[in-house]
Amino acid sequence: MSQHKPRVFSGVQPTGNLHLGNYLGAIVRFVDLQADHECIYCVVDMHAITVWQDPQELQRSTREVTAAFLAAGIDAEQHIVFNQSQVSTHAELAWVLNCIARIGWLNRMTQFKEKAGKNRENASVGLYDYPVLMAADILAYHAEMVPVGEDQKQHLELTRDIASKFNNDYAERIAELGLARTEDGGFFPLPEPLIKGPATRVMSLRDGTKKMSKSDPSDYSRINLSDDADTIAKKVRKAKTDPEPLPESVDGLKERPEAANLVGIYAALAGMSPQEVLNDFGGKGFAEFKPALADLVVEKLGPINAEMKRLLDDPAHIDAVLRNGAERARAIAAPIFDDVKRIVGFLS
Ligand code: AQP
Repeated sequence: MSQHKPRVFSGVQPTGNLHLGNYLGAIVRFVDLQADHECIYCVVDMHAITVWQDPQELQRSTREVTAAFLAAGIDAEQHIVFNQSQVSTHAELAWVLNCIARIGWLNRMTQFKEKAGKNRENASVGLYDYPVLMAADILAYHAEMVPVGEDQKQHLELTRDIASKFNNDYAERIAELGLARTEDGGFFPLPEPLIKGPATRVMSLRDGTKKMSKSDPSDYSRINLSDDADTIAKKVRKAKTDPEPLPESVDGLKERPEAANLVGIYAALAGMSPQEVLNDFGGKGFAEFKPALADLVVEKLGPINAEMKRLLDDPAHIDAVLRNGAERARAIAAPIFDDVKRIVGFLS
């Protein structure tokens, strides 16, 4: 008898500058989960346009994220890889969930506050509603697990709140129609965040207290998956550090965010613990550590970078992968949304 494989959903925005944080915090974990999960990985282009995107650049970035998935080892035949806008259920379910989510809940979302900044009145409605679309992405597939970086934890909690409220509001109706899918009679399972792994929060190379991010105006703040070996070496060389040598134990990294970040990156890429890295480099200065780190980054990202380039030379193939994934994603999401429509009371 085949064993139940938990369903995993996650997404990456095609907003350019895919970086080491996205790679270690998300893509590497996506690859690892394939062995014993049913995985659905989405290039979330509808999320991307919550802030202005040049249309041609959006197309390029959508293919680039797809190429990164494939180059890193995601198997688009065994699992599903597609871009969000090709499956209309995401938008349709988001509307229903908009009517479940409360304004007070969205007002607490820190990512909106950070991204809208001081000019809140001028932010798009989509940016404000982003977490509801994210809930729809996950719930449309009855996904049970969602691998994300630390920054997405609050959005995941909101998804669980929305799912719970839907299950409660429609509890009688769900029972009446015989559509309970969870042990306690709910329709939507409450998805579990998977915020584990060696690098759930990779920090900026210019400021160890800020996360590495695509939208940081300084390219020196991040290592992009598209950077060549020379650029990587230069960025690591210029990374902000302090004058002290590396400590002998992880306790010594506590007040040293930049040092902790570089040791964390080394550990994640080498498959070691930070303490093991310090066993090798404790007492040594950055003049010795940085070249070793740069070599390791180049060794790990080089083959992915080369494979991405090869894949991007054949955009028709990438588009075909996405179309095929979208068809299979639709086949899962459409019947779930048909049930949602019956539960809510939409005639069809
Ligand atoms: N610095 C990071 N460390 C670890 N994980 C990270 N992720 C993002 N930055 C880091 C994780 O990558 C996945 C995809 O992220 P996304 O592109 O969908 O959204 P994001 O978090 O908005 O990415 P950025 O780079 O931070 O973009 P901007 O600059 O636009 O805010 C997610 O699982 C995320 O947790």
